[in-house]
Amino acid sequence: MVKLYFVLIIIFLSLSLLSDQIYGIEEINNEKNILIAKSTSLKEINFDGKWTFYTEWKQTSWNPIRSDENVVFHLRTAHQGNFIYVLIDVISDTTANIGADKATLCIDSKNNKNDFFDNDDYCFIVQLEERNFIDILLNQQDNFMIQGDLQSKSFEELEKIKVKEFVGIGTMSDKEDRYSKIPHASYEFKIPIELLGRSDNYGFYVNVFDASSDVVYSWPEDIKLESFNVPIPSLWGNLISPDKSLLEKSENKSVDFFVILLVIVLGISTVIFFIIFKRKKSSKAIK
Ligand SMILES: [Ca+2]
Ligand SMILES: [Ca+2]
Repeated sequence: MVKLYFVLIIIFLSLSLLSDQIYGIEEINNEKNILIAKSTSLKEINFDGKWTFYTEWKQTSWNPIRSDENVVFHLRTAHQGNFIYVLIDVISDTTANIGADKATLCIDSKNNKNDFFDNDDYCFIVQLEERNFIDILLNQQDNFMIQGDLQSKSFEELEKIKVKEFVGIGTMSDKEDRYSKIPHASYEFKIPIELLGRSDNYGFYVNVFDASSDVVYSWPEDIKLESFNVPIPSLWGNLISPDKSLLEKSENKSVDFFVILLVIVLGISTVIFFIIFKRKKSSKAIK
């Protein structure tokens, strides 16, 4: 009887695992999904708006985004600690329209795919810059964020917000670029996860605008826009963490906390040890 139960439990467990996997594969093959990787080398990224050195964005997921069979931009995504990192490398935009070329990255944090832009939807907009010494020194960035609200306002009516923890810089990428050495627009994003809330799947939408040709390319690819705007979240794709590592809180902080705790405990014990040692020594001296 015990054996029978054991066998039944094993069959049940393997069936549940199997059904999960089948579900996962079906979901992952869907062209409306971007799979985000967990990385360990993102702290080395130099936020200057372009490929700074050849291996800079190496440890990230890669999605080439096409229009009429040609790659128009490369999308690189990863997460580490408390941030999502994204590079939008627009090899098709070789004209530098400073302050006019831009990249927009939108996240539906609850992935509820509403027909209007609600307060769990965020768009991060980065404009092309020509950064000089002072911009770098003062860390000035030409970016802003837009958050939806519950009043179903149009995208243009919403307030442009500056978020301190959000880093977004766009410049012309050139000789160190992995995909094209011809100077072209590229945009680097660092988005605080705390702002969105942790999830293993977000609604996700990206577009790039080239001001000189007045063209918008987007992901998902089939969304056509009449003007420079953002489509409703129900048309967006998904940003998925396949191993669910995006749900895990940063480990570094807890390690740091334990290291600090250990140092404090060791420090206090050393002081106590010396006090006792000194007292014993002085009482011996009196004797
Ligand atoms: Ca860079
Ligand atoms: Ca341009």
